[in-house]
This record gives sequence, structure tokens and C-alpha cells, in this order.
Amino acid sequence: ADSVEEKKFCLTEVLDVFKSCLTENKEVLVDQYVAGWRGLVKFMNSLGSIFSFISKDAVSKIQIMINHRNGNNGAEYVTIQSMVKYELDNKLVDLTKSGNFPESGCRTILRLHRALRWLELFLERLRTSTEDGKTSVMCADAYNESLAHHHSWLIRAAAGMAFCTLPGRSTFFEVMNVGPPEQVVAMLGDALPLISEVYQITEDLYTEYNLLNLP
Ligand code: 1PW
Repeated sequence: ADSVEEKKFCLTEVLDVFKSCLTENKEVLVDQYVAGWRGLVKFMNSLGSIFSFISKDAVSKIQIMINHRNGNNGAEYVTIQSMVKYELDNKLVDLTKSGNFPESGCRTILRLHRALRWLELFLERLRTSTEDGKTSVMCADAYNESLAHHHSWLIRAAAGMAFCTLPGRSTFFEVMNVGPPEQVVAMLGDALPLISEVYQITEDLYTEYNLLNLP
């Protein structure tokens, strides 16, 4: 492992990566988006082995996107916007039924995009929670409001069990390794608008091209 890997985990850095996703003309950079997700996976893994089942799928989606970037057409995958255009122009996306392109960038990013909404809702609940707030409930509420709509009952059940194992608010804040609670709250207040902007831009793009229900 290199020194970056060994450095102690800090959620501020992860959220900073998401901040750097946006270009001047508000396009979303795939490398930064994927790097943000790598950080989140690291965070999830630090929450215990039951969360590694959740992060496993994120890891495989991250790998698919890295493969696209490293492939012959990697330059087409610099931003989510260029990716969407490229894959649609070249008919590289399963639009109505799955089968031909299980690893299209469009469907892969859509899965991460939906999960990002969960993260956004969860962090917003954490930010506005009181000292006696339960992280498991905040996490489950955020999930039920977003990602759960796209998951089978089996995954929903497993996710529900994972949430129950989340540590209490103060331990959870410690794992984030940002500093005292006031600092966590300030950091979240700082990072959330940017995450939400990245989410909204992707959402608008996918709406425009009618990609929100890709199989
Ligand atoms: C406490 C930190 C919270 C971070 C939230 C991010 C976690 C997102 C991963 C959820 C994955 C659950 C198990 C996998 C389910 C897949 O079937 C599903 N993938 C996602 C990312 O929702 C859909 O992908 P698929 O099966 O259509 O390829």
C-alpha cells in the first residue's frame, strides 16, 4: 500500500473530491466522481463487515467505469455528459431491456447516481440531527425515501439489517474523523450543496435523454 492508502481516513477529503467533480461549464468529471465513490467505499468498509456487502456492488460499478476510462474510447468518458452522448450515438446502451450492454457507462452511472441521492439524504439528516438522533433510523429513512425504490425485497432486507449495526451518532462522527461534532456539522453544511449540485446536474441530464429507468 502506498502512503495515500495508509493515511487515516477522513470524510472531509472524500466530500472534497465530489466538490471537484464539476467543470466550469458544469459537466461532471468521471474520474473525480469515481474517486469520490472509492472514498465512500473505504468509509463504508470501516463501518464493519456487514457494510462490505453493500460496498461490493459499488466497487464493481467503480471498476466498470475505470475500465471504460482505460479503454480505447476512454476519452469519450471524460465527463458524464460526453459519455451519454457517445454511448447513445453509438447505440451502446440497453434502453428498454437488458442483455447486450450490461456494463454500459450510462446504466452504471445511473446506479451510483441513485445511491448518491441516498448519501445526500442521509448526510443531511446527520447534519440536522440532535445528539440523541439514531444513525440507523436516519440511514433507513434516507434509504426508504430513495434507493429502496430501485431494490428488490431481498436487498432491502439485507440493507435494513446492515443499518441496524450502525454505531450511535457520536461514534459515527468519530469514524468520519473530521473533528468535534460542531466541525462535522459545519463540514457537512459546506459539502452538501456541492453533492446536491452534482446530483441535480446528473439528474437533469438523465431526464433530458430519458435515461432514468435504464434496465
Ligand atoms: C453509510 C454510507 C452510505 C453510502 C451509500 C452508498 C451505498 C450504495 C450501494 C448499495 C448497494 C446495495 C446492494 C446492491 C444492489 C444492486 O443490485 C444495485 N446497485 C446499487 C448501487 O443500487 C443495482 O445494480 P444492478 O443490480 O442493476 O447492476
